Amino acid sequence: MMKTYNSLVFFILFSLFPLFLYGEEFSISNENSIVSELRPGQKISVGYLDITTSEDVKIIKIEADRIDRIEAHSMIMDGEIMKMRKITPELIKNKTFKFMPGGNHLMLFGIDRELKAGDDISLLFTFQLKNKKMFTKSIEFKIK
Ligand SMILES: [Cu+2]
Repeated sequence: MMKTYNSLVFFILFSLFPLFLYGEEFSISNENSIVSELRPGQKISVGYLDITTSEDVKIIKIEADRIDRIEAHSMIMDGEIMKMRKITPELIKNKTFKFMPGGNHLMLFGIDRELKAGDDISLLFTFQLKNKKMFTKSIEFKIK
């Protein structure tokens, strides 16, 4: 009986500890969150934001309703030509990571909904912490 009790306590301590560590203390803040409005016939748009996290994390997934695929891209110059490449953004704790025109950006593909200037859209971000734990947060973007 005592042994069962001990292992139960052990289990509770170790299963709650990560929640305490990352549920309470891990925080995400964002500014300047914008998605470009969709013009008639378009299926692709672009998004920007400044994002800061309280831990080192990777952004491993971004999703939204009725959008096929959302990717993070970098923009690099190849001679005179600008090239985009898919990236897995790695955020350093307390250091703002910027997605902005001419640099890193979000691309939204296969959009099957209206994106009208003035409306909002929420994108669901999945972060992976250093200990491999996942954390998801919905971030609101202004459509411009
Ligand atoms: Cu792109």
